[in-house]
Amino acid sequence: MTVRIGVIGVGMIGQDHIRRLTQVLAGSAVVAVADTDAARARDVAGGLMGATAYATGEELIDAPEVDAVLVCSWGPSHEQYVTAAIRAGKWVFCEKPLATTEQACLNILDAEVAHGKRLVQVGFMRRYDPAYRALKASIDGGEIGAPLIFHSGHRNASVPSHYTADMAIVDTAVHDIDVARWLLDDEVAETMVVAPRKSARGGPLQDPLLIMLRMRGGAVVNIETSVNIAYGYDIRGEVVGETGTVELAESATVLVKRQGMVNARVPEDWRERFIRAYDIELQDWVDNCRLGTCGGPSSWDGYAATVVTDAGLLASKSGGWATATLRDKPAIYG
Ligand code: ISE
Repeated sequence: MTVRIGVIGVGMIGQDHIRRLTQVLAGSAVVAVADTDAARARDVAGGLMGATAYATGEELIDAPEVDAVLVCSWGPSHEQYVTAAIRAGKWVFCEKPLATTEQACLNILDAEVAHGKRLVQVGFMRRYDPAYRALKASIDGGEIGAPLIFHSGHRNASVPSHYTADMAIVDTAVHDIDVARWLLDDEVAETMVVAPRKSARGGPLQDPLLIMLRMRGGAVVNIETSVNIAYGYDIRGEVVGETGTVELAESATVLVKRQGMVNARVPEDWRERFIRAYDIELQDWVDNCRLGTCGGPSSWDGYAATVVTDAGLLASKSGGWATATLRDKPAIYG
């Protein structure tokens, strides 16, 4: 069976996922698109065999030929599309963040719980990255003893002009927050934000930032966001355990040694660094839709991450620790 997918939001990530679904992965067809920019939706549909451009996301969700929905529109619109897809009983993959406010995430949880089983997967693609998976396997295998500290470096060469101060936490560090919860298999209890000397390259942004998380079990996570680091896109991760450490290796596959120097490529951006993770993630989603099941990061993971980013925003204003309080976990999330 081919999973017939409708894509809401056909900007950069939406078009990249359409390329992936139609040219790289197996088992799906893109049959519908919608975008607030109707001309762009028509253009994208025109480049696909037999796809319809719908005027609204809701019409796309209700279209009988759509089995599953991929939400790639901007964050504040996620709640409306994800809840509509749940109401229609359709599988839905939502790019991060699940939603931009805690209340919007709670509304999604309520809708999914009322439906009675998981339908939503959230696009925290790092969980599918082979290097992060090896890191997790090492921790879970007991190779370094109990994890005590996780250093997570998140460096972007530069960010677009629409990138605002809060985005270092809600758009960038949100990945590290999700990875911390997943790697350490624990929830965040509280968070604090420290602002180092500002990089002159960051304009008005407070860049870099250090975001500390204290996990319920006591481990501490130290997230560095540097979003104007100039030299490339560099994702660092090291877990310090009781008896050893494990860290992500450099992402380059080859090292060139010449003229007394060692050189390795640093990825240009997240599309290059995580290209494989995106492929594996979306193939997993398509395979699960075909099997009639739902896996990967859940609405609960999306909700928990948003609660922590909200606390991070508070902490960045107060200078102290801010607690992250979660509601009780509904049974459908395991
Ligand atoms: C962007 O939205 C992403 O999701 C990237 O993974 C992240 O590195 C970047 O900082 C964000 O702006």
